Amino acid sequence: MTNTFEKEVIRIKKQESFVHNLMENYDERKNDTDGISGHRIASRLAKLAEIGLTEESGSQRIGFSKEERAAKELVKVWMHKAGLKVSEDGAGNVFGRLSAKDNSKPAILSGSHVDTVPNGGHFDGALGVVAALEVVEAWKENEYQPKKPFEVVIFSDEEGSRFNSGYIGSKGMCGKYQLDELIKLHDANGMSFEEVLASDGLTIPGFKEAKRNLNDIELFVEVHIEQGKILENENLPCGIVNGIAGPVWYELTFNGVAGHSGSTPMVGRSDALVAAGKFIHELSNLPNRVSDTAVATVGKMHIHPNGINVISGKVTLYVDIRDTDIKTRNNLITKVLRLLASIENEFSVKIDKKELINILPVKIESTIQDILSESLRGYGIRPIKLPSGAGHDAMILGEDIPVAMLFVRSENGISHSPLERSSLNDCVQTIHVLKRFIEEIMKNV
Ligand code: HGY
Ligand code: MN
Ligand code: MN
Repeated sequence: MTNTFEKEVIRIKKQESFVHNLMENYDERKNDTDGISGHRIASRLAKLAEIGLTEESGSQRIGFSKEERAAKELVKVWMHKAGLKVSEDGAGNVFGRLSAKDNSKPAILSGSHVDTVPNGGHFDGALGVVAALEVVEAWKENEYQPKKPFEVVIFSDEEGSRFNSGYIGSKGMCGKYQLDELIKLHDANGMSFEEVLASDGLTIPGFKEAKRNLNDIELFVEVHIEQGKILENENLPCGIVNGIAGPVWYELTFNGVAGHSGSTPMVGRSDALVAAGKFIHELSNLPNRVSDTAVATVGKMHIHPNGINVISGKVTLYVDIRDTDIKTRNNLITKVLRLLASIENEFSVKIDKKELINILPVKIESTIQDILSESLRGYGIRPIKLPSGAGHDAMILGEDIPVAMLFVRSENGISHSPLERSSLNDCVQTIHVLKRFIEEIMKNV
């Protein structure tokens, strides 16, 4: 049994090894310039990674959990030390605002999220927050004051692991939600949306007040890991996102007839799990019939009553359908609904369908992509443009205000896993490009 001291030693050792691992091939001479510090970035990622560290050395900071809260409070300390004015809205979104030469101007925002999927990685979200803060640190060192206000932002519960939904913080800031729908949400422990907010010191009235006047924001830019293999195949450290796929999530309940596995003949069964299994398999063949960027996934399923010798009477599963184009995405949804109807007939089950989220795909304005291209070229990186299959808070804001995204190369394209990793060289080069991009946008009157 490890005592407290031993636990502390293990904790420090893990943190040191995370930093050591990132610093191992880091090119300090090339990349530690212009006030940007690779070691500070690595140390901050390590400190965040340590919050909610799982047995498999992944990150687990579910939305509105004490781990997400601890990560937010840690970033607030860094924000205060960097001289930012720190605030938090009723949705739990955290803002660190840097005073500008002209504070009457709409602000440039940059950041991401610090919540994670269960047993996720250490870069998804966290890197975007550390990157935005690193730009402030560099400006401080260079005594650069931006012409317009700049805000580092952490959005709450981006991943949606708490309520099978997602983007709750950014939706709260943009007012893009139906409160009566949110209030119906319950987490896996049966806690209501209101109770979960309260457990994090938040309230429904406060959540409603989080709606911000989006005219106060000129642009939001998010650095995020690619979570795919395009940059790795192109051998590039970072790239420009030209569009973000919009996700549609369904909760599907397959209602069959439970029965004894031994005494019930195979013929005439209404086995919810067999029906669900056929659906999951057939679903995986549908996306490439509509486009080469469409995807459809079942990653979560509950089997009831989940007994070895029981024919399953009910299966609840969650489908994630996406594409970067609304027409092909809707085409895929039509095919999925047709598949459900045929499964109902084939297996004599009744399938209840509930739409959980439906977020439109977002295109990034070409003028913004052009400025990002110049920022990349200026730092000696060949600019390429790539779509985001993953959803991001930029997708929520992007319906109403200009947004920009820079992707950082993901090793082996792995994400939402403890194996998720980006090299410090790639992270730091991207942050240099982010800084250049923001300084360019600051010049616009
Ligand atoms: O689901 C997503 O694409 C993101 O990781 N929230
Ligand atoms: Mn993310
Ligand atoms: Mn994610």
